[in-house]
Amino acid sequence: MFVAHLVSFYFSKLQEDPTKKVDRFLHAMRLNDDQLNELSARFQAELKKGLSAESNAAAAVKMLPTHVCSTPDGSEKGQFLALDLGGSKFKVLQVKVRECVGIKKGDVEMEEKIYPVPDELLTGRATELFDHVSESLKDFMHEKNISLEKKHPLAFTFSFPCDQSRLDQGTLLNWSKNYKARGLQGKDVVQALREAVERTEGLDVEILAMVNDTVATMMTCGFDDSYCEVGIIVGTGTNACYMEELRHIDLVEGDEGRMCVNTEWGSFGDDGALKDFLTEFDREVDAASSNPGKQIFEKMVSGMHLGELVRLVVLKMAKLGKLFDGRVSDALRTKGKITTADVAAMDEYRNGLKNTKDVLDELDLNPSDDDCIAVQHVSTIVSFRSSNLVAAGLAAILTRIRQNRNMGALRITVGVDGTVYKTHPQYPKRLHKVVRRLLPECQVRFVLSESGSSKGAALVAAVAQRLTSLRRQVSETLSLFRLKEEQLQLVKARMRSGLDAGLRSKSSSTIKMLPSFVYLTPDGTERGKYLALDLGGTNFRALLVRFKKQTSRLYHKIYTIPLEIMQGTGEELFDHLAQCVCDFLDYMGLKNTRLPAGFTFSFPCEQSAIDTGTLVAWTKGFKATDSEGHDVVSMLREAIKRRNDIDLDIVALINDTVGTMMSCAHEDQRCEIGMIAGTGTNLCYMEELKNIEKIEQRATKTEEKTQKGEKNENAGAEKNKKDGEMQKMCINTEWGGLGDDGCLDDIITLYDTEVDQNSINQGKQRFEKMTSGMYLGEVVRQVLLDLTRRGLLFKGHVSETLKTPGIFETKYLSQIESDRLALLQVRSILQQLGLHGTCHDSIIVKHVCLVVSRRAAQLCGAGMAAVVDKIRENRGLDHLDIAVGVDGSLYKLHPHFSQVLKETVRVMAPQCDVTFQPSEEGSGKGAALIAAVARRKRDV
Ligand code: 0WK
Ligand code: 0WK
Ligand code: BGC
Ligand code: BGC
Repeated sequence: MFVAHLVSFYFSKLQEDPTKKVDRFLHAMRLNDDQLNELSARFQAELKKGLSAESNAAAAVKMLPTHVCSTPDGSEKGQFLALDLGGSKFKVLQVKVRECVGIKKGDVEMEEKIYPVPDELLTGRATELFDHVSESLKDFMHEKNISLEKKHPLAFTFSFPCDQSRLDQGTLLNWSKNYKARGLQGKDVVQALREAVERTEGLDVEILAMVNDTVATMMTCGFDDSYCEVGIIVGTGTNACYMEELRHIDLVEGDEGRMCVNTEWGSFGDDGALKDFLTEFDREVDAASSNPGKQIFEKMVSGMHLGELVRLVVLKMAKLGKLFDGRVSDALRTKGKITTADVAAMDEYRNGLKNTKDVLDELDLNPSDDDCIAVQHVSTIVSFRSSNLVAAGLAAILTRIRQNRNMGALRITVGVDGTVYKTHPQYPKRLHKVVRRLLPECQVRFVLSESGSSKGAALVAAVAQRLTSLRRQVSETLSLFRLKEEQLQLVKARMRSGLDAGLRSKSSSTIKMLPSFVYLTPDGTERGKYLALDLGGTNFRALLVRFKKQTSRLYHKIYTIPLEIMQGTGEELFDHLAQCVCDFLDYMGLKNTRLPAGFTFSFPCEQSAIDTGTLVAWTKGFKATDSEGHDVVSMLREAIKRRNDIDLDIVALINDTVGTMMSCAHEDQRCEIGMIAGTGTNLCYMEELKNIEKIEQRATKTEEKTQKGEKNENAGAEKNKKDGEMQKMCINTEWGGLGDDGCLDDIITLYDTEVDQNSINQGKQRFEKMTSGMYLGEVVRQVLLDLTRRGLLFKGHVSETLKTPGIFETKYLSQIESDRLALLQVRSILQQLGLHGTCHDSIIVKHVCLVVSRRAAQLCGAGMAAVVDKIRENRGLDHLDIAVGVDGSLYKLHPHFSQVLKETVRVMAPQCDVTFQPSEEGSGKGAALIAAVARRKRDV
């Protein structure tokens, strides 16, 4: 009896379960959870590496931004053609999303046709491959009676690694799977398809979006399940994508919201990260592949290689006599003789063994039952490893998403496609099981993309279409501000004729060309202490200027002008100014000194002498009553008298442009133009006296008066003219009024009209309202308001903030347009303003600011070009070299204004060399200089 037991034991030992032998032989492929967790941890590190700008270039897992920023949100609709290239089947489809009658509300209707891709095209020239694609598209449209007349929107699923900067652009990084067409790597795939479509007679489509098949799969499954934020393919190739936080994607600007990242996990291990997991069979598959060293992970997982892996294992075991008694057939030695479909069949639960026999018979191996069991087990182990590896990769992605969102538990859906997952009966179950075992805290649902990825691609195209139309509508709106050179030439010409007309007589031009009675620029002989008062756009400054030999010292104090004073009575305003002057003199300990003063008054004043001027009209935010038509020097003198505690000798009234010119002329004799680009805008320049006809006319009239024995106001002027030393006089152009006669109506936009309508001086200062700091913010706000009302911004939500006049101060333009400011900061500025929008909204707001400020600078450049060319012609010069003293918060603080202004002048006045001298101490010194000259003249 004992002997009988001993014999049967050894027999059974001899009759070992064939799977055991395979388990031992393939132990390296049988991965336990520790190994899978180790793999998952390594892959998590790869994800980080690929996302970071520093390490992306060296990263094996490329983490490609897809520019798909949201999963389906139910608003997608439209009719699209779709191409699905790169999987095992090339498909052409028509996809109708929530579009047509007769389909269940909210659903998608699809028609498709599969077209073969001949092998020679896979390795031929890419142009031929894409010609085949576009010919197939044309054939499909024929067959489905889709008119070729119309330009059809098209979605393109292209299942290869592409570096995309937009949805409708993508540079092919490298081919994979069995594609190796020449001439496309490093090129824009969408452009290649566009060119093929152009080469195809009578075909016209608009390629709206190109997506990777993982992305399209995620979107397809996301259509019905809003938790779907991951897409994986286990097919010919393998890959995964997921919704990553935008702030983690260094290669894409923007920090808020999410973007889908195409991981291209197929290349995990290309940098050796998996070398301790690779078996000799993996190395053999890689060595024999068309891209050795590449797509290492894919070669361990995907359908293109599973069959080969099994063949090589079986071949090796046969050679080692572990199978088929060591018999090896030519078929078994032949690459590709065992397909992944064979592996799936062999691994089938019910018929696996029979299928295995069929496969091995097919290979002329005449297998024993044990051989079949063993080979089936090889298939199981190879397939199991594939699903385990995918599970480990997926676990890494889901862990990252959970951590990104600081969630203890994560509920998420994974959209899946690919023949291995679809046709390999055991695969889905194994994958799901391992993922749930590795991530017990995650509630993971797997959704198979029944109808392929084109539904998803069409959804992405629908979003792209909406974004494209949004961008088109926004850019159409912004194009109203983009002035062509010929338009600027027109502005220059109109400015010129305004200058000329303004010199002729008072009434004919909206450019008032106000004589300043400043004849000379300083000659450095100025001495003594002077008070300069500077009422500008944003505040009032009192300055004490002391001129010594070559040097000048300044002390100043700034006082704000409350709105109620700006728009109160003239008396209150000048009392406020007198109060400030008193405070300053007290502060300087000069309360009892009667200082000579220069008064910079930055508003249009009709002057008949240096120390008097009638306010023509308030501008900017001022509207004090009982002032227009009054002599502002008298008003100040009366205010000072009303105080009866200080006394001033106001010897000069000047415009801030004149003061600025003088300040800079003190440093640079070539300075004969003064320009302000601040709250308001204006320019003065030295004009030939002989051209200032209205002065001439006035002089003649005076002469007539004298002959009739009446008092001669212009005595001073005539005396100087007679002295022959004064050929020029500084003219305050008040160019802000250009366009008040409608001459700019062809470039004035509806937004400018809104700003003018809401201003306190409607119909006035039209040029100023398109170029100066007081208004640019309002122009921007009007544009934002309109874009929001049209649903193109802030999701169409018109907030109270946006409706609030003056809320968008021009300083915000300067901040938002600063190159150093990332979108993040733009968004926080908007948030401070109570404008809560997406990153995309921030981009649009920044664009609006850019075009509005650029137009302002260009218009000022065109105006300046008119002035310098006039001066050049005045002097009969072919070339003029001149300097401009410039001041104002817009010129000084805006990041681009001054550059665009200079560039525009350079282009539009090529015969002039114009140097811009920013005025250091503002116009105050200029006022003091003019006061010095005026007093010297008065007292000689
Ligand atoms: C079907 C999708 C297609 C994708 C393919 C992948 O529609 O976009 O490329 O699955 O699976 P494969 O056909 O390579 O097995
Ligand atoms: C500083 C000058 C002042 C002028 C002002 C304009 O000293 O005369 O009015 O610049 O700039 P804003 O303050 O309007 O930006
Ligand atoms: C490609 C991926 C693609 C995957 C599945 C890989 O070879 O690199 O872009 O998503 O196959 O088709
Ligand atoms: C005024 C000018 C002034 C300019 C810059 C305009 O509104 O009319 O006189 O020079 O602003 O401050």
